[in-house]
Amino acid sequence: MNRLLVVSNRLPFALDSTGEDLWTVTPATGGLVSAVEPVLRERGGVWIGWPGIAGKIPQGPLAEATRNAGYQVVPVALSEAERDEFYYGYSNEVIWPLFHDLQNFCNFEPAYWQAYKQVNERYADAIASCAQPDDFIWVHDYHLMYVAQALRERSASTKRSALTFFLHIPFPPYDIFSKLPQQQRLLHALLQFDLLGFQTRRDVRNFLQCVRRVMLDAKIIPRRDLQLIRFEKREIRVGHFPIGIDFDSFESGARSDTIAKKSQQLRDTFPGCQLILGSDRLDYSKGIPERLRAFRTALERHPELRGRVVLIQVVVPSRVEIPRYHEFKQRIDRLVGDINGRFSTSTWLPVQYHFRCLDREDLLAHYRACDIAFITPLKDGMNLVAKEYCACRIDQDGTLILSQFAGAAEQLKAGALLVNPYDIEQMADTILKAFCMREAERRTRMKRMRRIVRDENVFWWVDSFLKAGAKLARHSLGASKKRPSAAALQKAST
Ligand code: GDG
Repeated sequence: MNRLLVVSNRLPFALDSTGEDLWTVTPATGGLVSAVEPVLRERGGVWIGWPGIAGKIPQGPLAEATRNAGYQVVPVALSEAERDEFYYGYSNEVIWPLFHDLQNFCNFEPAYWQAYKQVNERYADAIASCAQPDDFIWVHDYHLMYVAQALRERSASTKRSALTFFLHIPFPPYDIFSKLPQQQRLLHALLQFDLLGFQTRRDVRNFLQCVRRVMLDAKIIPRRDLQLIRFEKREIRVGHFPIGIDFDSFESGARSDTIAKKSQQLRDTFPGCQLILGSDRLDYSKGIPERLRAFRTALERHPELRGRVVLIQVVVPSRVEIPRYHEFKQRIDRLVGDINGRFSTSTWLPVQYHFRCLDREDLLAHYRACDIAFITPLKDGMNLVAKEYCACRIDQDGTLILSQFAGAAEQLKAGALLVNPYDIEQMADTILKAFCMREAERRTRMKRMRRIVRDENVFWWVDSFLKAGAKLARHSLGASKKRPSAAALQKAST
């Protein structure tokens, strides 16, 4: 088994200074960490990433934080300016909104691209400094799309390793992608990987369409499983690998006595009500205001729901330093206030709103206790909350209302009630439909979804990706001599 070398923007925890020589270590939340951490913990390997603080990294607290991780951690340091222009800038003001089809939220500041390349080069240096020839190098997500190009320009030690990449967020269609000033340079950089993984068929289709339109020298050869691209005398494989969750750990967690007790306590707090759950990172792509508006419309149009449903909306603080996120939170606060102000009675508060991260036990208790999960991102790579909800419904009951634009819809459409998150009235009526659904139908649907979530879990995801990578490693080894020169790559990147 080759050593796994995972590279992502963030490490699975964040260091924070609380005074001179005082540090706190907070576990990171978010889909990438939830998925990749259990895999590295089980099979060991190396995780390269940024520990979340600008400037010098304190070695003592880092060693302390990683002592029992089960894998080696290699930190990458970023200065404040780099964090601002690479992380907040190009990654989160350009790529994130654009790839979620929200181009009006983009700030195409030209200086961001240089910072993006520079920081990607830093990650490439970190890889080059610790990679061994047979390592499986697996780069993750939209912050690091330039890493393979940077590596090919510099590193001798990775010559024999296959370079692979997985994009956790969606890949947009050509009409949206073509707004990106660096469209050609970015595609060129992505085509320096040997294997490119996307969440869904839709993303693969979009990516190939962009390659076809922008990279006129690339030849796409359609295949049944992994698509093949011939470019600059190399072969690149492209496939969809829908990310999963650690099903057994969620299911057995939800079965425990502690969670059973907590879940019952939660239900007892709202007697006679069906509980609807929304749980998201604070992000405009997650469709939280649209969901609140749909809930408000449901209470307006269907008075029979009043006093009979409660929406528990958990919003996990995220990227709060970015002004747009701060304004976005205020919008959510106002909507919650409006709904509760208009509809609450002396015994019923329609929206229970938590602006914090629940601990794992509370999260599982919420999944187990809630009758309906209401998950309506405007666009989402996958959405693990939807899968975690199914895994925790050990009674095989519960209804999932899911955005048709979440990657998870491709796998869960046979069981979920799919909605268009921009259609407030349709979502409102779907709440009523879920509220009225008979037990037999709920169970049939939930069983279908649980089967998929169990079978296509996170270990299945890793296996299928590694298998695809293992096949191609042999090809790349042969092909490596034919790779373009560093000078040619340099020319294409500027
Ligand atoms: C990106 C893509 C893709 C949520 N609330 C709490 C909490 N969470 C955890 C969930 C879940 C994770 O956060 C969120 O994962 P998502 O997949 O929903 O979303 P992103 O963070 O945007 O992840 C996404 C994912 O990468 C993986 O490829 O699915 O499309 O955007 O695991 O459990 N965790 C805790 N308390 C909470 O209140 N502890």
